[in-house]
Amino acid sequence: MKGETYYSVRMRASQNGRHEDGGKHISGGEKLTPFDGLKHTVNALLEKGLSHSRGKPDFMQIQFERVNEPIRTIQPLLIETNEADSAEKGQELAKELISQAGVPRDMIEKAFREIAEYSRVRGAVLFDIHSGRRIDGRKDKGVRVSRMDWPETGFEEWAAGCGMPPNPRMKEALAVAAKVSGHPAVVAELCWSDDPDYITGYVAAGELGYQRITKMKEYGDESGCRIFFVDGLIDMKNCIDYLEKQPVLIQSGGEG
Ligand code: WAQ
Ligand code: MG
Repeated sequence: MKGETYYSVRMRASQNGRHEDGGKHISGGEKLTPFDGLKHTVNALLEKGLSHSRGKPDFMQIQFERVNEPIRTIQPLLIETNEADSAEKGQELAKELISQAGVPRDMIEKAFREIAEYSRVRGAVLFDIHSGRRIDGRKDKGVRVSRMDWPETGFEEWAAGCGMPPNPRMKEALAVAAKVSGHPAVVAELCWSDDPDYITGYVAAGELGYQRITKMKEYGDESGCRIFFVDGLIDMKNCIDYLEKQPVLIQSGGEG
């Protein structure tokens, strides 16, 4: 795996024009593959964007580029599933978990009050746990974590080992979460989908692991959430560079 040349593949799809012209975000995806996996990867992203519960896109961009930086391998986070029978209880549990990860309670409340506003963002919001402010400065674009993947065979073995179905959505979320929690400035991540047909979300952090919560919103709701709670005293340029550019493969038994 190491030593091989990898390619970063990215897709974004929108409706009623491009994202930057005010189009509605439909789908995005980012993967990392060797050259001989490019065709399959591009096709998988095309399929993902074309058949999406948020709607039919009228703009899509898929691009690939060679990755020149050395690839880091990161271990998957421990995974746990927490049942919640209402969105309210799911979100309360999420707050509790984020607080266990080290985010002050008043900052968590502040972030939750701003979630509706953040849901327009098509990447992630970086929320400073000291000032209670959004500090990525990326407006509606947010920060898109890219250049990470979990090779299918490794993922399937891991999933079988924890008795989880090898669900591609969960694989993507686990890859994002493992990469994101690998940066020292990130204290916790909060996520749920903007897809109207998917209501499970999660809180993730290094020590806490990947804590799935089975209900974070109602079916039919198209507002998602992705907030990285960060320690704003740590160099944010370095953090954003890592999230966007550092190539990472998830691998059980990796350096962690
Ligand atoms: N980088 C930054 N933000 C992203 C990325 C990324 N690579 N991918 C998605 N987002 C943001 C963006 O704002 C989306 O609107 C939002 O997150 C939700 O993305 O069962 O499916 O891909 O364990 O819709 C989690 C639970 C599912 C999976 C999350 O998110 C499970 C999900 P979606
Ligand atoms: Mg989505």
